[in-house]
Amino acid sequence: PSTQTYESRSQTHPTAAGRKLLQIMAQKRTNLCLSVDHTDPEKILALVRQLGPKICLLKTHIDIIAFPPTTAASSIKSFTTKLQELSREHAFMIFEDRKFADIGSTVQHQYRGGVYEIASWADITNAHAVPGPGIIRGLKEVADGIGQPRGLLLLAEMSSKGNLGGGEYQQRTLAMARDREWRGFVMGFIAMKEVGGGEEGEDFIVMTPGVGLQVGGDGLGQQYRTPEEVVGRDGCDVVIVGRGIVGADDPVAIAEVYRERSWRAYEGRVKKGQ
Ligand code: UP6
Repeated sequence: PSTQTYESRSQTHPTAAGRKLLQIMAQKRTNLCLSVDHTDPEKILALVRQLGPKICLLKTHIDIIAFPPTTAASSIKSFTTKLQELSREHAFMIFEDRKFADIGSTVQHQYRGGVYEIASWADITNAHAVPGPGIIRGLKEVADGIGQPRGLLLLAEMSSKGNLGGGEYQQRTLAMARDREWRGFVMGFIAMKEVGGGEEGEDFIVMTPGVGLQVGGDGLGQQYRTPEEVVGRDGCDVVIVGRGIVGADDPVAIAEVYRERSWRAYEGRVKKGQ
């Protein structure tokens, strides 16, 4: 898949969420996902209004946001409704980076219910493969009841130093993802390089955090690589950037640098395959 264009993959991707995402990427010429890691809901909405045109995907951590406590439930709902409105206005999708990691029955409640009702507003979410296939089956049952395209990413490897992913863990995660039972639901991976699985009818979208304009780290294990390394050399599809943009003095200007460099790296990669 890595040498095919996003446009051609958007026609054939086995998941509805994947087709929609790849189409947005091709149309807006962006493979940038903003990880809007801020705890103030108003600040998040202001950033999303500014950066919406540059991104294909907005990544949230809904459980780090400090909602006004007295009206928490209604302020969460109004926040996620606003995010959905912005996603339609600017044509990006929403990815709640929940990293589910429990048995199927528990993750069903976490995905559907609680105060966040993630399944109702997030197009995409993710899960660890540690619990085994029941976690995917549980999440899929909830997704099937939503009536909107919903996609799942499995974490095959993490960006942080010393993480236990990659290698054999990644191979076993790939094997779990390939089960035909969830071909229309598991759309790809969080991983640091292409994962494989390009058999007939398969096409896993690889999304990669730990991206900076220079190689580096954050002192808490995060490791940064450049868009050229991640997309051009290692065959990843979507570049996920948090503090590199959110913490910048001029987020719009910096987001454009990330978008440009990530898009060029993709174009170079596709050209190499021709
Ligand atoms: N994230 C990683 N590494 C992973 C998986 N997820 O960094 O392996 C998430 C973090 C954060 C974002 O939870 O939201 O991606 C990266 O943020 P940063 O660009 O500010 O480092």
